[in-house]
Amino acid sequence: MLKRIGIVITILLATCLLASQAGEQKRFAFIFKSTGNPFGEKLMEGFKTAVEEQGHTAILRAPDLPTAEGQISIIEELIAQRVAGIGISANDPDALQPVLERARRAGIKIVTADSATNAESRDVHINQADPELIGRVQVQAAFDMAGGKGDIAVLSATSQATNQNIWINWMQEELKLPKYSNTKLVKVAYGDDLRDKSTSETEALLQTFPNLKAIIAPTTVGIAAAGKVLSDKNLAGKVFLTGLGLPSEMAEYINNDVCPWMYLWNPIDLGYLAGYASVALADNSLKATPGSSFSAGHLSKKEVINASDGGTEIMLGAPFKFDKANINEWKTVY
Ligand code: RAM
Repeated sequence: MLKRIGIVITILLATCLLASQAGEQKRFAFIFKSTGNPFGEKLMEGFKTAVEEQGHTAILRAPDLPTAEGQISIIEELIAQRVAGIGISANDPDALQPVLERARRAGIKIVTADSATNAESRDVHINQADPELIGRVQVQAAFDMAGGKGDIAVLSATSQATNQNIWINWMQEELKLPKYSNTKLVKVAYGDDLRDKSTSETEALLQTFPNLKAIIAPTTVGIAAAGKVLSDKNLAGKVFLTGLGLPSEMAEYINNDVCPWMYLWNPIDLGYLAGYASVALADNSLKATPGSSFSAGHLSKKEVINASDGGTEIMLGAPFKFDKANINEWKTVY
Protein backbone atom coordinates (compact mmCIF):
# COMPACT_ATOMS: atom_id res chain seq x y z
CA MET A 1 0.00 0.00 0.00
CA LEU A 2 2.74 2.42 1.08
CA LYS A 3 4.62 1.57 -2.13
CA ARG A 4 1.53 2.41 -4.21
CA ILE A 5 1.09 5.78 -2.44
CA GLY A 6 4.77 6.48 -3.13
CA ILE A 7 4.32 5.77 -6.85
CA VAL A 8 1.22 8.01 -7.02
CA ILE A 9 3.06 10.87 -5.27
CA THR A 10 6.02 10.48 -7.63
CA ILE A 11 3.72 10.61 -10.68
CA LEU A 12 1.91 13.66 -9.28
CA LEU A 13 5.21 15.46 -8.60
CA ALA A 14 6.54 14.68 -12.07
CA THR A 15 3.30 15.93 -13.66
CA CYS A 16 3.47 19.17 -11.64
CA LEU A 17 7.09 19.69 -12.63
CA LEU A 18 6.37 19.15 -16.32
CA ALA A 19 3.35 21.44 -16.15
CA SER A 20 5.33 24.19 -14.46
CA GLN A 21 8.15 23.84 -16.97
CA ALA A 22 5.66 23.94 -19.83
CA GLY A 23 4.01 26.99 -18.27
CA GLU A 24 7.30 28.79 -18.06
CA GLN A 25 8.30 28.10 -21.62
CA LYS A 26 8.48 31.41 -23.48
CA ARG A 27 9.28 32.54 -27.01
CA PHE A 28 12.20 34.85 -27.71
CA ALA A 29 12.82 36.32 -31.14
CA PHE A 30 15.90 37.72 -32.81
CA ILE A 31 15.69 39.97 -35.87
CA PHE A 32 18.90 40.46 -37.83
CA LYS A 33 19.51 43.32 -40.31
CA SER A 34 18.76 41.24 -43.43
CA THR A 35 18.68 37.66 -44.69
CA GLY A 36 21.67 36.04 -46.39
CA ASN A 37 24.30 37.56 -44.10
CA PRO A 38 26.60 34.80 -42.75
CA PHE A 39 27.54 36.99 -39.74
CA GLY A 40 23.83 37.33 -38.92
CA GLU A 41 23.32 33.59 -39.28
CA LYS A 42 26.11 32.88 -36.77
CA LEU A 43 24.73 35.50 -34.38
CA MET A 44 21.25 33.96 -34.54
CA GLU A 45 22.73 30.47 -34.08
CA GLY A 46 24.21 31.66 -30.77
CA PHE A 47 20.93 33.31 -29.74
CA LYS A 48 19.00 30.10 -30.45
CA THR A 49 21.45 27.99 -28.43
CA ALA A 50 21.15 30.33 -25.44
CA VAL A 51 17.35 30.42 -25.53
CA GLU A 52 16.97 26.66 -26.03
CA GLU A 53 19.46 25.67 -23.35
CA GLN A 54 17.26 27.57 -20.90
CA GLY A 55 14.18 25.60 -22.00
CA HIS A 56 12.58 28.25 -24.21
CA THR A 57 11.83 28.60 -27.92
CA ALA A 58 13.70 30.85 -30.37
CA ILE A 59 12.18 32.60 -33.39
CA LEU A 60 14.77 33.86 -35.90
CA ARG A 61 13.75 36.50 -38.43
CA ALA A 62 15.25 39.05 -40.85
CA PRO A 63 13.85 41.22 -43.64
CA ASP A 64 15.03 40.53 -47.20
CA LEU A 65 16.70 43.94 -47.36
CA PRO A 66 18.46 45.81 -44.52
CA THR A 67 15.73 48.42 -43.99
CA ALA A 68 13.93 49.74 -40.92
CA GLU A 69 10.56 49.21 -42.67
CA GLY A 70 11.24 45.49 -43.07
CA GLN A 71 12.11 45.18 -39.38
CA ILE A 72 9.04 47.19 -38.31
CA SER A 73 6.62 44.75 -39.94
CA ILE A 74 8.41 41.79 -38.33
CA ILE A 75 8.20 43.49 -34.90
CA GLU A 76 4.46 44.07 -35.43
CA GLU A 77 3.98 40.36 -36.10
CA LEU A 78 5.99 39.44 -33.02
CA ILE A 79 3.92 41.77 -30.81
CA ALA A 80 0.79 40.00 -32.08
CA GLN A 81 2.43 36.64 -31.30
CA ARG A 82 3.06 37.85 -27.71
CA VAL A 83 6.71 36.85 -27.57
CA ALA A 84 8.50 37.44 -24.26
CA GLY A 85 11.51 39.20 -25.77
CA ILE A 86 12.80 40.65 -29.01
CA GLY A 87 16.50 40.85 -29.78
CA ILE A 88 17.41 43.01 -32.74
CA SER A 89 20.36 44.24 -34.79
CA ALA A 90 18.77 47.52 -35.81
CA ASN A 91 18.81 48.96 -39.31
CA ASP A 92 18.22 52.48 -37.98
CA PRO A 93 18.82 54.05 -34.56
CA ASP A 94 15.53 56.01 -34.39
CA ALA A 95 13.04 54.69 -36.94
CA LEU A 96 12.07 51.66 -34.85
CA GLN A 97 11.23 53.66 -31.74
CA PRO A 98 7.40 53.85 -32.09
CA VAL A 99 6.99 50.12 -32.74
CA LEU A 100 9.53 49.13 -30.08
CA GLU A 101 7.78 51.37 -27.55
CA ARG A 102 4.56 49.56 -28.41
CA ALA A 103 6.31 46.22 -27.86
CA ARG A 104 7.63 47.37 -24.49
CA ARG A 105 4.18 48.58 -23.42
CA ALA A 106 2.98 45.05 -24.23
CA GLY A 107 5.56 43.73 -21.73
CA ILE A 108 8.11 42.55 -24.31
CA LYS A 109 11.78 42.99 -23.33
CA ILE A 110 13.94 44.61 -26.02
CA VAL A 111 17.61 43.72 -26.31
CA THR A 112 19.63 45.20 -29.16
CA ALA A 113 22.82 43.45 -30.24
CA ASP A 114 25.43 44.26 -32.88
CA SER A 115 23.68 47.47 -34.05
CA ALA A 116 21.82 49.46 -31.41
CA THR A 117 18.68 51.56 -31.44
CA ASN A 118 18.61 54.80 -29.46
CA ALA A 119 18.52 54.35 -25.69
CA GLU A 120 14.77 55.07 -25.42
CA SER A 121 13.86 52.16 -27.71
CA ARG A 122 15.54 49.33 -25.79
CA ASP A 123 16.06 47.79 -22.40
CA VAL A 124 19.75 47.06 -22.93
CA HIS A 125 22.29 46.82 -25.76
CA ILE A 126 24.78 43.98 -26.21
CA ASN A 127 27.95 45.66 -27.42
CA GLN A 128 30.43 43.48 -29.30
CA ALA A 129 33.50 45.52 -28.22
CA ASP A 130 34.58 49.09 -27.48
CA PRO A 131 33.52 51.10 -30.58
CA GLU A 132 36.38 53.58 -30.19
CA LEU A 133 38.91 50.78 -30.33
CA ILE A 134 37.15 49.12 -33.29
CA GLY A 135 37.21 52.38 -35.26
CA ARG A 136 40.75 53.38 -34.42
CA VAL A 137 42.44 49.99 -35.03
CA GLN A 138 41.07 49.79 -38.55
CA VAL A 139 42.58 53.16 -39.52
CA GLN A 140 45.87 52.19 -37.86
CA ALA A 141 45.86 48.96 -39.89
CA ALA A 142 45.19 50.73 -43.20
CA PHE A 143 47.91 53.29 -42.41
CA ASP A 144 50.49 50.61 -41.63
CA MET A 145 49.58 48.57 -44.70
CA ALA A 146 49.75 51.63 -46.97
CA GLY A 147 53.22 52.56 -45.64
CA GLY A 148 52.07 55.65 -43.77
CA LYS A 149 50.65 57.72 -46.63
CA GLY A 150 48.15 57.86 -49.47
CA ASP A 151 44.43 57.73 -50.16
CA ILE A 152 42.17 55.42 -48.21
CA ALA A 153 38.43 54.74 -48.57
CA VAL A 154 35.77 53.13 -46.41
CA LEU A 155 33.33 50.58 -47.82
CA SER A 156 30.53 50.43 -45.25
CA ALA A 157 27.19 48.66 -44.90
CA THR A 158 24.06 50.90 -45.03
CA SER A 159 24.25 54.64 -44.38
CA GLN A 160 21.81 54.23 -41.45
CA ALA A 161 23.58 51.38 -39.63
CA THR A 162 24.24 52.47 -36.05
CA ASN A 163 27.25 50.21 -35.53
CA GLN A 164 29.12 51.10 -38.74
CA ASN A 165 28.39 54.82 -38.28
CA ILE A 166 29.80 54.88 -34.75
CA TRP A 167 32.94 53.07 -35.95
CA ILE A 168 33.34 55.46 -38.90
CA ASN A 169 33.08 58.43 -36.51
CA TRP A 170 35.95 56.97 -34.50
CA MET A 171 37.93 56.38 -37.71
CA GLN A 172 37.52 60.08 -38.51
CA GLU A 173 38.69 60.99 -34.99
CA GLU A 174 41.76 58.79 -35.41
CA LEU A 175 42.54 60.45 -38.76
CA LYS A 176 42.75 63.86 -37.04
CA LEU A 177 45.99 62.81 -35.30
CA PRO A 178 49.17 64.43 -36.75
CA LYS A 179 50.60 61.09 -37.86
CA TYR A 180 47.89 60.91 -40.55
CA SER A 181 48.77 64.23 -42.21
CA ASN A 182 49.68 62.36 -45.42
CA THR A 183 46.67 60.04 -45.29
CA LYS A 184 43.44 61.14 -46.93
CA LEU A 185 40.02 59.55 -46.52
CA VAL A 186 38.66 60.09 -50.03
CA LYS A 187 35.23 58.49 -49.68
CA VAL A 188 32.82 56.53 -47.52
CA ALA A 189 30.93 54.21 -49.88
CA TYR A 190 27.89 52.10 -48.94
CA GLY A 191 27.52 48.51 -50.16
CA ASP A 192 24.38 48.03 -48.00
CA ASP A 193 25.58 44.61 -46.79
CA LEU A 194 24.63 43.29 -50.22
CA ARG A 195 27.23 41.28 -52.10
CA ASP A 196 26.56 42.79 -55.55
CA LYS A 197 26.33 46.40 -54.40
CA SER A 198 29.51 46.00 -52.33
CA THR A 199 31.27 44.59 -55.39
CA SER A 200 30.21 47.46 -57.66
CA GLU A 201 31.05 50.06 -54.99
CA THR A 202 34.56 48.56 -54.67
CA GLU A 203 35.00 48.68 -58.45
CA ALA A 204 33.83 52.30 -58.48
CA LEU A 205 36.32 53.22 -55.75
CA LEU A 206 39.19 51.71 -57.74
CA GLN A 207 38.13 53.54 -60.87
CA THR A 208 37.46 56.92 -59.27
CA PHE A 209 40.56 56.96 -57.08
CA PRO A 210 43.48 55.47 -59.05
CA ASN A 211 45.88 56.32 -56.20
CA LEU A 212 43.87 54.42 -53.61
CA LYS A 213 46.21 52.63 -51.21
CA ALA A 214 43.78 50.92 -48.83
CA ILE A 215 40.12 50.06 -48.34
CA ILE A 216 38.64 49.68 -44.88
CA ALA A 217 35.42 47.62 -44.88
CA PRO A 218 33.85 47.54 -41.40
CA THR A 219 31.29 44.97 -42.56
CA THR A 220 31.72 41.25 -43.15
CA VAL A 221 29.73 41.39 -46.38
CA GLY A 222 31.67 44.39 -47.71
CA ILE A 223 35.12 43.08 -46.86
CA ALA A 224 34.46 39.69 -48.51
CA ALA A 225 33.16 41.38 -51.68
CA ALA A 226 36.15 43.74 -51.78
CA GLY A 227 38.51 40.79 -51.18
CA LYS A 228 37.17 39.09 -54.29
CA VAL A 229 37.41 42.23 -56.46
CA LEU A 230 41.01 42.93 -55.40
CA SER A 231 41.98 39.26 -55.89
CA ASP A 232 40.37 39.08 -59.34
CA LYS A 233 42.21 42.24 -60.37
CA ASN A 234 45.53 40.97 -58.94
CA LEU A 235 45.84 44.01 -56.71
CA ALA A 236 47.49 42.26 -53.74
CA GLY A 237 50.29 44.50 -52.44
CA LYS A 238 48.95 47.49 -54.41
CA VAL A 239 45.59 48.25 -52.79
CA PHE A 240 45.39 46.82 -49.28
CA LEU A 241 42.23 45.64 -47.59
CA THR A 242 41.36 45.57 -43.90
CA GLY A 243 38.27 45.85 -41.73
CA LEU A 244 35.90 43.41 -40.03
CA GLY A 245 35.54 40.00 -41.61
CA LEU A 246 34.43 36.46 -40.95
CA PRO A 247 37.49 34.16 -40.94
CA SER A 248 35.55 31.53 -42.95
CA GLU A 249 34.98 34.03 -45.77
CA MET A 250 38.29 35.88 -45.55
CA ALA A 251 40.88 33.08 -45.17
CA GLU A 252 41.42 33.04 -48.93
CA TYR A 253 42.13 36.80 -49.06
CA ILE A 254 44.35 36.76 -45.99
CA ASN A 255 46.35 33.87 -47.41
CA ASN A 256 46.75 35.57 -50.82
CA ASP A 257 47.96 38.84 -49.20
CA VAL A 258 45.00 40.96 -50.39
CA CYS A 259 44.02 41.48 -46.75
CA PRO A 260 47.15 41.28 -44.56
CA TRP A 261 45.05 41.38 -41.39
CA MET A 262 41.55 42.21 -40.13
CA TYR A 263 39.48 42.12 -36.96
CA LEU A 264 36.28 40.64 -35.57
CA TRP A 265 34.69 39.17 -32.46
CA ASN A 266 32.81 35.90 -32.06
CA PRO A 267 29.35 36.41 -33.64
CA ILE A 268 28.04 33.19 -32.06
CA ASP A 269 28.94 34.46 -28.57
CA LEU A 270 27.37 37.84 -29.37
CA GLY A 271 24.03 36.17 -30.14
CA TYR A 272 24.42 33.82 -27.18
CA LEU A 273 24.88 36.76 -24.81
CA ALA A 274 21.80 38.46 -26.31
CA GLY A 275 19.83 35.25 -25.71
CA TYR A 276 20.87 35.03 -22.05
CA ALA A 277 20.17 38.72 -21.46
CA SER A 278 16.70 38.42 -23.07
CA VAL A 279 15.72 35.47 -20.88
CA ALA A 280 17.15 37.05 -17.71
CA LEU A 281 15.22 40.30 -18.35
CA ALA A 282 11.99 38.41 -19.02
CA ASP A 283 12.48 36.35 -15.83
CA ASN A 284 13.18 39.51 -13.85
CA SER A 285 16.48 38.01 -12.72
CA LEU A 286 18.24 40.91 -14.48
CA LYS A 287 17.45 44.61 -14.30
CA ALA A 288 18.65 46.80 -17.16
CA THR A 289 20.36 49.14 -14.70
CA PRO A 290 24.12 49.69 -14.31
CA GLY A 291 25.68 47.30 -11.82
CA SER A 292 23.11 44.50 -12.34
CA SER A 293 24.73 41.24 -13.24
CA PHE A 294 23.62 37.81 -14.36
CA SER A 295 24.99 34.46 -15.36
CA ALA A 296 25.29 34.17 -19.15
CA GLY A 297 25.78 30.41 -19.56
CA HIS A 298 29.28 29.51 -20.79
CA LEU A 299 30.18 33.22 -20.90
CA SER A 300 29.89 33.31 -17.08
CA LYS A 301 28.98 36.45 -15.18
CA LYS A 302 28.18 39.58 -17.19
CA GLU A 303 27.34 43.06 -15.95
CA VAL A 304 25.18 45.91 -17.17
CA ILE A 305 27.13 49.16 -17.59
CA ASN A 306 26.37 52.70 -18.78
CA ALA A 307 26.45 53.15 -22.56
CA SER A 308 27.77 56.31 -24.23
CA ASP A 309 24.29 57.11 -25.66
CA GLY A 310 22.74 57.47 -22.21
CA GLY A 311 21.30 53.96 -22.13
CA THR A 312 22.82 50.78 -20.80
CA GLU A 313 24.81 47.97 -22.37
CA ILE A 314 26.56 44.67 -21.71
CA MET A 315 30.01 44.26 -23.24
CA LEU A 316 31.00 41.01 -24.95
CA GLY A 317 34.77 41.52 -25.09
CA ALA A 318 37.58 42.85 -27.26
CA PRO A 319 38.08 42.69 -31.03
CA PHE A 320 40.39 39.90 -32.20
CA LYS A 321 43.05 40.27 -34.89
CA PHE A 322 43.16 37.69 -37.68
CA ASP A 323 46.21 37.29 -39.90
CA LYS A 324 48.14 34.57 -41.74
CA ALA A 325 49.39 33.09 -38.47
CA ASN A 326 45.95 32.22 -37.08
CA ILE A 327 43.39 32.39 -39.89
CA ASN A 328 43.49 28.70 -40.81
CA GLU A 329 42.74 27.80 -37.22
CA TRP A 330 39.67 30.08 -37.16
CA LYS A 331 38.20 29.62 -40.61
CA THR A 332 36.26 26.54 -39.57
CA VAL A 333 34.87 28.13 -36.40
CA TYR A 334 32.92 31.08 -37.84
C1 RAM B 1 28.06 42.85 -41.18
C2 RAM B 1 26.91 43.53 -40.48
C3 RAM B 1 27.05 43.47 -38.99
C4 RAM B 1 28.45 43.84 -38.54
C5 RAM B 1 29.47 42.97 -39.20
C6 RAM B 1 30.87 43.33 -38.81
O1 RAM B 1 27.86 41.49 -41.23
O2 RAM B 1 26.84 44.85 -40.91
O3 RAM B 1 26.12 44.33 -38.42
O4 RAM B 1 28.59 43.79 -37.18
O5 RAM B 1 29.32 43.14 -40.62
